[in-house]
Amino acid sequence: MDIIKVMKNAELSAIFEQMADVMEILGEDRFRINSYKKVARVIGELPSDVEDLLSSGELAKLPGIGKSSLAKIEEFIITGKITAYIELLKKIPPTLLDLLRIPGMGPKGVKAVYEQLHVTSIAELKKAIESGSLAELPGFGEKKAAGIAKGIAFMETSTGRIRLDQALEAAEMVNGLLKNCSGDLSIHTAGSLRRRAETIGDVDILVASEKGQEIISAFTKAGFVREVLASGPTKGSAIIQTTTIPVHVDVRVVPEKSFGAAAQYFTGSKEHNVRLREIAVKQKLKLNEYGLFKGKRMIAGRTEQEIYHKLGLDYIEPVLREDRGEVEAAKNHSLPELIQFKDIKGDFHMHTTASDGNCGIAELAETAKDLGYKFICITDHSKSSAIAHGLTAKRLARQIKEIREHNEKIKGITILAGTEVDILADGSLDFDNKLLTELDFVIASIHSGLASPRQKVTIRTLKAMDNPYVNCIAHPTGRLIGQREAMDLDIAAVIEHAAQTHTALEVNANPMRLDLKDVHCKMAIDSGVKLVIGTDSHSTGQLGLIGFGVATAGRGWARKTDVLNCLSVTKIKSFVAAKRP
Ligand code: DGT
Ligand code: CA
Ligand code: CA
Ligand code: ZN
Repeated sequence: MDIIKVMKNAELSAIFEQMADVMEILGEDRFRINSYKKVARVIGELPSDVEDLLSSGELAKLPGIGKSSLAKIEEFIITGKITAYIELLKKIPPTLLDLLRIPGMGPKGVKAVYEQLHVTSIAELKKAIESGSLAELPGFGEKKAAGIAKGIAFMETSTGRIRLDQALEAAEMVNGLLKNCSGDLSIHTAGSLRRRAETIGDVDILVASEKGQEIISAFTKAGFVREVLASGPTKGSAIIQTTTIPVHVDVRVVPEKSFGAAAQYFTGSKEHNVRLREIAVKQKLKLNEYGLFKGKRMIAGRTEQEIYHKLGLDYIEPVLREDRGEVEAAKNHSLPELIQFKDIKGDFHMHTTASDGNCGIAELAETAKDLGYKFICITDHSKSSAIAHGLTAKRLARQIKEIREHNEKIKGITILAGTEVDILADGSLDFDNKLLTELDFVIASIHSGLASPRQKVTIRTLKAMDNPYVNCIAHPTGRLIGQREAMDLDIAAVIEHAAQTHTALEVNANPMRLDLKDVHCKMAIDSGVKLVIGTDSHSTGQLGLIGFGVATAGRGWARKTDVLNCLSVTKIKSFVAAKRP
């Protein structure tokens, strides 16, 4: 499955959005700005892959997509860049883009401070706030200036770590560039990104080549580079501009014969590496990023596999390399056989236009078939999620019928009728049991009162699990990475109760959530609780996010037997039946 392909819609939409913002800062024609905004919106809301729509000619027919936008989209799909976008960015100081990310600024505000106060960076804006000159600017005032100061503080206190999908976009940009500049290079993403950690500090990329200087200068001279932090014969560090945020990327060039050793070393984690080096020392060997050495003689280095084997260990998958018992398990040959994408037979969590999704049942089913799935489960919101246009009991009853009809027509995949029913404040559910009986699978989740005290959110969750029709709790802690803290949930109690009540827990695959997180997945599995991986898709493209869920479950040591997505429809039905009266 190709996560990158899936992500092109969002990436393109963000580029058009940013072009509109930059044009607004530059004071360009309002009509053109609006047309770019329109393109951004149309692409952002497309129900399927922009690349497919372009090749079928359907994209050209959409309202708002004119000849020149079409040409830009085509250029992006073919070359990975848009020349007009690069040219546009050259017209403003790159640090001005940071100002756009401050909550409460917007392109109008950026234009005002840039033109009238000559502010080009966050540091300069802070000075303008302190001196009071921002508050004096027409359209700002004390209150707005204070709000912007808060926005800056929020940005600065956030960890500086980025989301997996953002890191992956940066890695793809650099990998693509390096592949173009020199034919058949071996390129490896390393560091926390390769381990699929939940947030990423910086992106590490390794290249096997003898032409270090050439590769590093191609990297540091690339159009997307905003700032070069270091540049040497084998290593370059730079801040690159992705479609959403600036990202720190390290590129290292190593000789082919050390490629495995370097991949091992730079994949980390640091804690895992320390354990490995201890084992090497005990065997009177030396392990570093160049290889495994006995005296001066290199005994392994070309591949990671040979390094692990020469140390007397089974090969350890990158997602496990956190020093959480994997080294011992590799020694005893008791590592789990981790779940992989190919084991996934379906997806349990997705929304249609009936609630807040932007595609229909049939489109989701067809895309799922392309992914090789045997089933999907439609889980629109319930009525209490009013902003998400949640379904009333009557509308859900109608949707169940509709799903049964689609099942008659669409071959090769089973569409399960489900719901993402709200857990109300007292732990009861938004639908009564009579209606839930009609469904194939029920996921329940909390969407309100997340800041309530520990006792309250925990009891609310436990009570929902007591309902014999609830098969899974979705995004159990409710966190949004970098935006909203998890609920203060007693996770051990939730896991224990899930085991007792035969309720699965979701690993929400959206990179904003990854909820349950890796260590909680491991706790759940150790207690015999089954996991459900759900993409929580609101468009067909998002079905591709499943890879993040598989990786997070894998970081929790999940085997395919721990995850309901790997079961046949018949086995899923028995799982559900086992809890019902
Ligand atoms: P991040 O970037 O904070 O998300 O985490 P990593 O794991 O990508 O860390 P990073 O970028 O600082 O370094 C990449 C890898 O290089 C790291 O996972 C292990 C290795 N490494 C870095 N510094 C050390 C060190 O001092 N000792 C050892 N053994 N390995 C190190
Ligand atoms: Ca890193
Ligand atoms: Ca690094
Ligand atoms: Zn959902």
